[in-house]
Amino acid sequence: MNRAPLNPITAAAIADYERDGVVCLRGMFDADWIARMNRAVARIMDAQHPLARPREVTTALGGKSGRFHINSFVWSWDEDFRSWVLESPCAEIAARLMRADEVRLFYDQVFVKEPQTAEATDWHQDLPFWPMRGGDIASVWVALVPVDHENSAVEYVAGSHQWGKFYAAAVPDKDPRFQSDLEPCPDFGARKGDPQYRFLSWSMQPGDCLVHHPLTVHGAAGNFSPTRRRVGISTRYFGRDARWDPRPATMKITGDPVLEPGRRPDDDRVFPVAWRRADAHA
Ligand SMILES: O=C(O)CCC(=O)C(=O)O
Repeated sequence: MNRAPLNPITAAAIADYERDGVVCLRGMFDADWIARMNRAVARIMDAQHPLARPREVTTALGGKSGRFHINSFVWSWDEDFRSWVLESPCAEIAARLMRADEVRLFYDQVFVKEPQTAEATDWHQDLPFWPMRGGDIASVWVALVPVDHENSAVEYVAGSHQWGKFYAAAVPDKDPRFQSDLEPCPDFGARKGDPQYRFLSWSMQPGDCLVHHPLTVHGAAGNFSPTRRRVGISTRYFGRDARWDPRPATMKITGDPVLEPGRRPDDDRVFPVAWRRADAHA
């Protein structure tokens, strides 16, 4: 399993990330990682571990069809996920795109849409969900299976990380804990023809990844494939300017760190250093 990215993170990729708030990098993870993590995802989806945090949208739970499974902080209880977040190329990819000398793990999140799952991933920004502030919090969304328009490729509004917007969090199961007075994120899917927006999405192969900024607006349609599931793991890392900001209506952090608001989170137990440039000082 490769420790470093299989391909270089080019200056052009960094420029794309900074301009668009998202970039797609091809062929960064070897087949062993992909096979290992597909097995791990299959195992954890129905696991009964006390630290498991499944968020399910299924027909039994009010969904329209299929199954949309989300699970977060899996690394805190599963060895394969622990290796993934700390030993795979994810952290280095995030660091190089953020031009950071060091990144800490924020958390991992699994997104599975089974075939014929009509549930969309609502358009949203990530930062409003999180007890954090700052632009240096990159999410590395790795495709574990082929992904395209039919089976729910993630879509982005290019440049939206620079709009100065902070939209209300929106979760697929409409969890009332995230309710706030913030402006709701519009349904950008309905604005596809509007020339003022540039939409980005990619057909992906296993081992390709998307990396996005915490304020980039993104969403995904349902999985309309009759046969192909859609599986991605999104792992978030933070660099220099991330600050602890425990606002109301934000996500609970597994491990319950005790941190001072306004400071860079430095609890090694909850947010371990995941990558440091070889010549950088601790
Ligand atoms: O995979 C999805 O449907 C959503 C992904 C996402 O919102 C994220 O990685 O931040």
